[in-house]
This record gives sequence, structure tokens and C-alpha cells, in this order.
Amino acid sequence: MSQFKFSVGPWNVHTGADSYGPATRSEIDLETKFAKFAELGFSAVQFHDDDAVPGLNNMTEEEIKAHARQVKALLDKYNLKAEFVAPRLWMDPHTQDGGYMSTSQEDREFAMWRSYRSIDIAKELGTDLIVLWLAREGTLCAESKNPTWATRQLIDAINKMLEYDDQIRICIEPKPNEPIDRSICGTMGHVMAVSAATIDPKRVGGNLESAHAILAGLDPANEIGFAMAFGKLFTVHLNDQNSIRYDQDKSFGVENLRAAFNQVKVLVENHYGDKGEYVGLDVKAMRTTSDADSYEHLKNSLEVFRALEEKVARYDYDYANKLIAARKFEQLEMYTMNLIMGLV
Ligand code: GLO
Ligand code: MG
Repeated sequence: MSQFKFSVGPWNVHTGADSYGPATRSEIDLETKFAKFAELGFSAVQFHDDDAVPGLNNMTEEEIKAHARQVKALLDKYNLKAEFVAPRLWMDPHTQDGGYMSTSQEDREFAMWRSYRSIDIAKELGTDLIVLWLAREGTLCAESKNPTWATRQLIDAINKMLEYDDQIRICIEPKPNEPIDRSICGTMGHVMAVSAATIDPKRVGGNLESAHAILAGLDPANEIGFAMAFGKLFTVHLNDQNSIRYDQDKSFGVENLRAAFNQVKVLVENHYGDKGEYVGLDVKAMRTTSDADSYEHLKNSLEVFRALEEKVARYDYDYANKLIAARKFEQLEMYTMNLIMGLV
């Protein structure tokens, strides 16, 4: 049994389409996904605004809320909670150049409209958490934006959301690049600095995704620990990634088991989850996966996480501390490797 509660987004069960080829699996409707998530042991669902309310651009504020209430009823049916809502500010003609940092004022206003609607949807779904994955907030052409201006735009946008609702919490999911060339807020360090500059820093935190840290050349466990030192790790997107290349969203731990072990270890040691935080997965199935195996990568990620949780529970801290005091790091490393390999 895990001490953690897990969450996942509907986009984590997808058709397999990528930038170079069409879908390889059929679409699955939201309710079928909810039923399967519950069966697999997830407690909560992560949402984009338009996962919860498709076509919201053409709906009134009241219509949007009414639709969100229907989704809440569906969640209740499967005993699932909503973890967060993320405005999908990267799919729309209005956000070709980003949202909050777009060079067009009209587009920046659209981004705020979607952010306020995301807050409305979150409240109807029963969550106080908004995730901002800043997909296109940066530059494709380096000279197109002043980075100081762009950073202040982000801070202003977050302040407006904090003012719109005095309970809502904002959680930035940093990523250094892709689809943008150069991101303005690429790591957890950037997120903590932006948080400190807002009107209510305790309501602004981070969502650490393992793959995004790796893409930035950083260690996911250290990034998790860094955000936790400020009490600002509001959620995580665990997955894995083969070095610095396109964002892969591989199943948790399949690429680097030691790094995965250390992510679980840092979460356990710092009591992640005590304030209701979920262990979120952001994993994708391979393109070659069949319809019948559409959920296999979720099952595998949970299995790896739970197995590593057991390893952490068995970690001999007395022994490790003795080795640390004697600066016997070669032995400490081998103890850790033996534990992971199942040899101790
Ligand atoms: C992509 C991101 C993406 C976000 C999701 C929630 O690189 O990881 O999956 O996590 O859209 O905002
Ligand atoms: Mg993510």
C-alpha cells in the first residue's frame, strides 16, 4: 500500500499522434478514462480547461460553469477528485506567440480570459489549484521580446489571477524549451523567484516534472527538494526522459532507476503529501502501443513508484548516516545500488 495519493490527466491516455504522423489508437471518451483511472488506483484527475469544458471559447461564463458541474458529477460517480485545472494556452490561434507574454495585447487579454475561466472551472470541480505550463511563453525569435518585460508580464498575469479569487493557488510547471525555443521561466529556481515577486507568494508554487528538469540539464530530485525547501512544491509530474532531446514523457523510472529512486526518497523524506498533495504522473504511451494496452504505461509507472517506495522504506538510514559521517561515499553509493538491484 502506498502512503501517497496519485493523479493523472486525460491527455495521458492519447491516440499516439505526433508531429510526424497520425493517430495509431482510437480516441477514448472522458468517462471511460475516469472509470479506468479509478480502477487503476488513481484518486484524482488533472484537467486542462478544455478537457473539462470542450469548446469553452464559444460559451458564456454561466454555460462554462454549468458544464463543469456535470464533469464534477462524473468525477463523484467514480469517487475521483479534481487535482488542478490548467489553461491550455498553446492550442488556440490567439496564443500562437504565447499568452501572458504575447506581443499582441488582444492575445494577452484572451490569455487572461482563459485563466479566469480556468479558475471558475476549478472552483466548480472543487479544487483550488491552477497549473500554468508556460508552453509558448518565451521566444521563437530571440529578438522578438524583451525578457525583462516578458518576466514582468508573467508576474502581472499571476497577480491578476490571485486578485480574481482570494483562495486560488497558482502553480507554475517550468520547462526550458519545447515547443518554445527559449523559455522565460525554465526551471524551479525561476519559479521560486517569480513566486517571491507576486502579491501573495505563499499562493504561488511549482509543479516539478522529471522530464522538464532533465531537459534543463538538472536533477529532478534536487529540483523537488529545492521547491520543498520553500514549502512551494504544490504538485509533481513524474515521468522519465532519455537525456536532452524532445520531451518524451516516458513511464516513471524506465530510463534512470536511481534518479527515480531519489525522487521518491526526497518526497518521502520531506513529507510530501501531508498537505494533500498528489503524486501526479505525466506519462505517454509509445506510438506503437495498441488500443488494448492504452493504460499500460500508467500501470507500469504506478508499479515502479510503489516498488521504489518500498525500497525507500527499507533504506537503512543508520547505516547510511555512519557511511556519510565517515565520508565513505563509495560504500554509500554501492549500498544504494544494491538496494535498488534487490541484492540487500
Ligand atoms: C508538456 C507538459 C504538459 C503539461 C500539461 C498540464 O510538456 O508536461 O503535459 O503538464 O499540459 O498543463
Ligand atoms: Mg507536465
